[in-house]
Amino acid sequence: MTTTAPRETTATGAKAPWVGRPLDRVDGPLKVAGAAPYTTDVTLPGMAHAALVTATIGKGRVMAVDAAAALALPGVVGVLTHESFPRLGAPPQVAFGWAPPVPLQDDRVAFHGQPVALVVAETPQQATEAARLVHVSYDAEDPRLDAADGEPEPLAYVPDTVRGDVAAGQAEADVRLERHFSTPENMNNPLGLMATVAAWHGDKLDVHDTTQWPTLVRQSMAEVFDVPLSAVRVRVPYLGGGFGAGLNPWPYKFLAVAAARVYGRPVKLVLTRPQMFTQVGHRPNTTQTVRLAATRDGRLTAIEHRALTVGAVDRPAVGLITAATSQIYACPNVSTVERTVRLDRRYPASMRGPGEAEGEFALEVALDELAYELGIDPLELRRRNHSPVHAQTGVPWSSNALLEAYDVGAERFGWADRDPRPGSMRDGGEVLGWGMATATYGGFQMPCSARISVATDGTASVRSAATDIGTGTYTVMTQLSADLLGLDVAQVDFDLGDTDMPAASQAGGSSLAVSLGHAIHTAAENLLARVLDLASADPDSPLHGARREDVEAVGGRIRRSDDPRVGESYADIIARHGLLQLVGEGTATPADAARMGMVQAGGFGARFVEVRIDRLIGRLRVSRVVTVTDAGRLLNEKLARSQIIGATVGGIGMALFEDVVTDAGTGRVANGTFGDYLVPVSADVPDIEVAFVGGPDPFTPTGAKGVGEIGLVGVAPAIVNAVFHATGVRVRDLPIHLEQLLG
Ligand code: MCN
Ligand code: MOS
Repeated sequence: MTTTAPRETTATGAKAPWVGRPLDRVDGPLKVAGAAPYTTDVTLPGMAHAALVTATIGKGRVMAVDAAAALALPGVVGVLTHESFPRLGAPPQVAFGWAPPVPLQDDRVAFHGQPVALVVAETPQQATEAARLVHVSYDAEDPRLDAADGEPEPLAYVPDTVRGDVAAGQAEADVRLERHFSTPENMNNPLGLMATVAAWHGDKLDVHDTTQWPTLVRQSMAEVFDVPLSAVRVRVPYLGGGFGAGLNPWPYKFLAVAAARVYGRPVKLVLTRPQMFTQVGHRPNTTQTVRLAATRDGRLTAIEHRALTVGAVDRPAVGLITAATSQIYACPNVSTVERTVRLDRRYPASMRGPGEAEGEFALEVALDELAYELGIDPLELRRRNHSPVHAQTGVPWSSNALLEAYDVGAERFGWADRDPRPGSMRDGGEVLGWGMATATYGGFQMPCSARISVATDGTASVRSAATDIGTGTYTVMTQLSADLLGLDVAQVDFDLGDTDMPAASQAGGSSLAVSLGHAIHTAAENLLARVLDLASADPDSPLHGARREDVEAVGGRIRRSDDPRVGESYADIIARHGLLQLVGEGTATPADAARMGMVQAGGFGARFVEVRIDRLIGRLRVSRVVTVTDAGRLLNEKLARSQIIGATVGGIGMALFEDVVTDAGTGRVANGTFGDYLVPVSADVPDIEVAFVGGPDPFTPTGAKGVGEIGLVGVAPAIVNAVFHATGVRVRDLPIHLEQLLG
């Protein structure tokens, strides 16, 4: 990615001037010109097009596939069924990237919408038409679709937590409440349709794929098709969003790659919008029970949180619904229990803020209810129960500016002017509601690598097989590299999205900025060490004898920190030593939390929402949002803000609209289009006031924490709490329906 002329310039050449600045996206001009190549834009010579035939029963077996009519159509290259499809290996199972089984290996139908055949034709239109003509006969069984039909089982990676004595905590309380909540299935629905374009060159495989994690797709292809890793290249320079739908090696990817091998030509498979509801995961539905107990003065004496999520037979739900409950509030007695059922349904997966979004909905609404029971201001209730440390372990967070988030949010929102009585605040024909909620999201760092090379002219190329899913990776990593190397952003060419580059972790779990930032930091340190080795040992160098701690990289030069006049440029060092370039590689792994004596912190935040409701017609408008987040050191204020705004819109969708409707009896998605599955449009979204608090987090060298998902967390409960304040109606099942608001 070549940067355009920077808007801001480094007038002084002062250290670290780029990180934090609201630099425009370096890929912006390419994107607005329509010149950024997305996977769906890839066209290869001789390429054929594939279309899925999907199961129209909820469970059972494929008895026969009659492809005669399809094969008779002009342009049809072939039809693959479970009988003709190659037998393939199993994909690797890695945390957050769990893969469902490879498709078309047998006659089993595990859910409505599962691929049962693949049509390949010369054009996408021919493939689509032919797919319609493939007749599949089934031996159908009744699918189990309701949570009550399943056997609850624990999630291996979401342990139950217990601390203290919950029964005793309940007994000593002045006030107790038990509330039941549910959240529906939500669909990630990035605008960019997911697609795979595959080409085999002998035993070498070239894949263009919409993924948030090319390194995992590469590994999956190698294992499934039994070829060495080095034979597989996966590219994804641009991605039209993901929201978690691009984290996993979904079955359709293997279909395209296998078809390319079978027919000996490149094959492109683009999912349709309805298939985006069935092939790439979703936020699974939950039912939750929260029991709270507190003293009259609002000290929590017991918290119990039970959650049940709905997964698929071949892929359990991701869970983590209860993960935050034991960590946030300083309550001595806590129990969390999380179970999942595996039903004959579509694969669940992560969707922005997975777990926290649903779990903190229940917890934060229950806390609002407790605040009303106690007659204590909801914000004050949270302050009184604030835990300055990780409440379950007692270990300090690497950073936590939650109290500051409360203060800043309350101040900006004008919370002090709130009359707590439901229905008490009116404006003309509308009733106003003010609600708030806490938000937290876990901190993650994954192993990640990057390579930097500085050329003879002193400019740098920085590479990593990471992705920019709309987040701003291109831009922030350009800024960070410029600072670490002492260059202007215009002298840094950062590129990503190609597994020929150093292996990278996923754009997922809001971890990429932290992980890749650390990798680039390590690569830059290694490069500077190499430069110092050369210069320090060279009697002709002004840096002769200097050690790393004596020097800094500023203005394209390595110079002595105590005397900026003494130093030399990268170009001079390269030239004098007869080199072609200077190279630094770096692989960064997370710091050892135990050794550091801290818990790696994720984001913390406070959400304040105003709703306006016309109770005559049940119309609800979110009219104001103040959203305050601690995301550590911000790499780019404008992009971080944009992350929070986008996530807030997701939270509004979760509260007001989003609900995948599954046909009882068949498991069919009944509203799998943008006409039927509602998401917020511009008119549903007010101006959103975004503020950041906190400072650099010591857990990672860049000081950054994740910001991609935390913005969604807490929005839905704040809206629900505002609705109660406006109407006295307590919504515990999402989404909110307008009939509930009539009155
Ligand atoms: N950033 C920053 N300062 C920080 C941390 C991040 O300025 N301290 C900015 C950077 O621009 C960075 C972005 O925020 O590129 C996101 O960084 P991070 O929080 O590390 O998240 P990831 O790069 O891992 O991206 C994934 C994350 C997730 S998990 C989902 S889901 C999600 C999200 O980001 N999906 C998105 N944000 C999205 N934004 C868009 N436009 N589209 C999606 O699909
Ligand atoms: Mo985000 S749901 O972890 O891709």
